[in-house]
Amino acid sequence: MSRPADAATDANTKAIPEAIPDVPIRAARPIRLYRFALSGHCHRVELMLRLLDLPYEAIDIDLATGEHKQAPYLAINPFGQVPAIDDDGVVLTDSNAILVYLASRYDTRHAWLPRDAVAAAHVQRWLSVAAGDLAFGAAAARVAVVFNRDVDTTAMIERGVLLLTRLEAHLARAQATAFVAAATPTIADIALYTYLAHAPEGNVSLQPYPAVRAWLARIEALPRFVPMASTPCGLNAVAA
Ligand SMILES: N[C@@H](CCC(=O)N[C@@H](CS)C(=O)NCC(=O)O)C(=O)O
Repeated sequence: MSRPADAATDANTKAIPEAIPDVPIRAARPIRLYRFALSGHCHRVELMLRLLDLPYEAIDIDLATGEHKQAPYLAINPFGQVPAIDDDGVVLTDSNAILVYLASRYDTRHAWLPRDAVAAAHVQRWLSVAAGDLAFGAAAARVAVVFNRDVDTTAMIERGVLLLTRLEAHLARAQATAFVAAATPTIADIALYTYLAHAPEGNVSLQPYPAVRAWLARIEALPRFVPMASTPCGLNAVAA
């Protein structure tokens, strides 16, 4: 059925607001962060909250007693995983999704998550690496060691080494930027940082990767940087 001509004209000429209203640049009240202190997924969110200087309240979920699989927490995250946030009623799960939200909502410069199509794709590429090769490689090897799990970590360590070798080549190439996806830090750096910085706890050495170590140091030098507590295990136990 065709639309009457004047209705079509109305729809096409509807006034476009001159300016899109600004979202608040500050959280209305402290953002609730559901976390576990030794979780790198949680740390990347906490680090982002700090870097953006956002007020937050940490609520510890005890993975050791299975609190994350009980009804009150499952109502927040049906996947039974930390982290999650509650920002004035906006409940979000998945660390990388939370990074996207925090950057999109609170970084009015759009530096942490660029809006340019190519720049955004570069960031997403590394978010995918963080959720794939990093999570199932160096991060998984660390979890096995930190929590004393009886699993064979050989394939996890190999995957971690392969990722570090590729990241080293990426950061050391002639046209490399100071951060993985841009000249300034983005959420891609934050998504990758924690589990790579703590890779030695899972018996993945950082020694052969000077460009990676220099990049980790650049993140650690950012204003308001906060580290995750280190665990004296794996290669760190030898050094202790
Ligand atoms: N894709 C999720 C993964 C989160 C995740 O694996 N969290 C771990 C702690 S590091 C967890 O809650 N594990 C408990 C479980 O999976 O049962 C994210 O990025 O937030």
